[in-house]
Amino acid sequence: MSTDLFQSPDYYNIDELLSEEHILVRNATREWVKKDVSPIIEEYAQKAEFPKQLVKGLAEIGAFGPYIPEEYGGAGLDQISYGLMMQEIERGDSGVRSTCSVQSSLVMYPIYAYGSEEQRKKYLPKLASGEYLGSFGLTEPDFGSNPGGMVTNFKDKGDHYLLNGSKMWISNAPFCDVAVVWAKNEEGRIHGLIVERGMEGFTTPETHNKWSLRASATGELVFDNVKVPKENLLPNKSGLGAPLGCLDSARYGIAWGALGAAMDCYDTALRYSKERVQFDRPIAGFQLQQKKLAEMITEITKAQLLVWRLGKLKNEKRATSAQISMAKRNNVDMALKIAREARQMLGGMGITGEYPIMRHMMNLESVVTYEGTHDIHLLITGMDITGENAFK
Ligand code: TGC
Ligand code: FAD
Repeated sequence: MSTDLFQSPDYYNIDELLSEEHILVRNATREWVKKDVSPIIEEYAQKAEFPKQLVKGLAEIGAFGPYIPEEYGGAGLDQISYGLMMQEIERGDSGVRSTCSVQSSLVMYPIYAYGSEEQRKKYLPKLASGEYLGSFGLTEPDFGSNPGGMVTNFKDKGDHYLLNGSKMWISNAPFCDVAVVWAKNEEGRIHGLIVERGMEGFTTPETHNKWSLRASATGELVFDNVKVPKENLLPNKSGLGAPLGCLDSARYGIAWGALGAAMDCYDTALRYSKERVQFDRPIAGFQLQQKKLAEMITEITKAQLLVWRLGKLKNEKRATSAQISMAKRNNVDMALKIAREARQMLGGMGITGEYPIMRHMMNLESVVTYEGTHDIHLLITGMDITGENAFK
């Protein structure tokens, strides 16, 4: 891959809305991505392998649990710093950001928010330091958009629970040390359980042949009469609202992350269009190419303002699930459209690994599907504004 020359677009001087700490966190993450992610990511995406050597650096920059309190090993940052970190990491690659989203919002957050003090002390520092990597098991082969129908279940056996079932499409599954797994008890109530690698009957086969998120490992979580100690049940929240509450936090991070991918595609296309000469002039001088670039920077600017405002609301604990859902849908859709247009602007070069655009485009096809599909998020907004449930 050629040198990372990324320059962040800031058409509306949005940096002026950020604090000194936000800018410090953002710039430190950006520098780390340029130094450690950009030089290797194309190779790892091509060979469909998660670059495990990044784990230490991700932990050091605070990307595992950015908003988890420092007493549990987190970085203790606010929601805008968390968002800016996700933006910069996904500017590098959506798969690397995925690992951070899962670790922070889908594993550390439920242990922090729904776990006992013993569980927090036992798992959070190890997850923050990268000693443990986690995964989050909600989706099943027959229950994706409708997780409430899950069939994975556990039975009370006196001194332990017996867990059976399987989860599919699970990020980080093939190498996770711990998994936060959502399953029904004998009354059909959903609970979270912490399952550890090494428990008998627990396996994590890898899903191969993905054309998307190739630098992130995906797999299954299979439970065949797994004995889970009773102290591994998350005691402080149950019901479908518990896993959905984790998704709020991850979807918020994705809204920022997709913006990073869009910024990288725009920046690459802008630079290329100034350098590429056809018909004796840079293609940046042609009206059709300018239309694409003008529309891209407009959409990026709108998306920047959307997540900044959402971050303010989230800091004040006033952001609703429906507001987060809108930002996830809008920004991922925006990024995917920009990636497709930017790729065309590079002509044949756009399909090669010399430039990051095609990789971003393929990655975003997963991002638009996971954490609630684009259409599911449309229905969430529809229900919020009309009061009518169109899911069922
Ligand atoms: P519904 O009856 O609407 O709700 C059940 C209960 O949950 C509450 N609730 C929420 N709570 C917190 N946050 C949210 N976002 C919430 N949305 C709903 C709700 O108030 C209710 O509470 P209670 O107390 O009344 O019981 O549920 P439903 O069965 O009709 O489903 C609603 C629907 C479709 C919106 C929901 O299930 C959904 O969001 N489906 C999409 C599934 C999804 O997003 N899966 C993601 C899997 S994880 C993943 O993809 C990780 S990708 C890896 C990476 O990030 O890199
Ligand atoms: P389905 O639910 O079968 O949907 C198929 C189509 O039907 C979609 O277009 C959908 O929008 C549409 N549809 C469904 N219901 C309705 C409706 N009521 N009205 C209108 N249209 C509807 N899950 C985890 O639990 N943990 C993870 O770590 C994780 N990581 C993932 C990583 C990757 C790379 C991918 C691709 C997925 C991951 N997922 C994970 C799963 C992801 O959340 C699901 O794929 C997603 O929620 C959609 O579920 P599904 O694939 O079963 O699609």
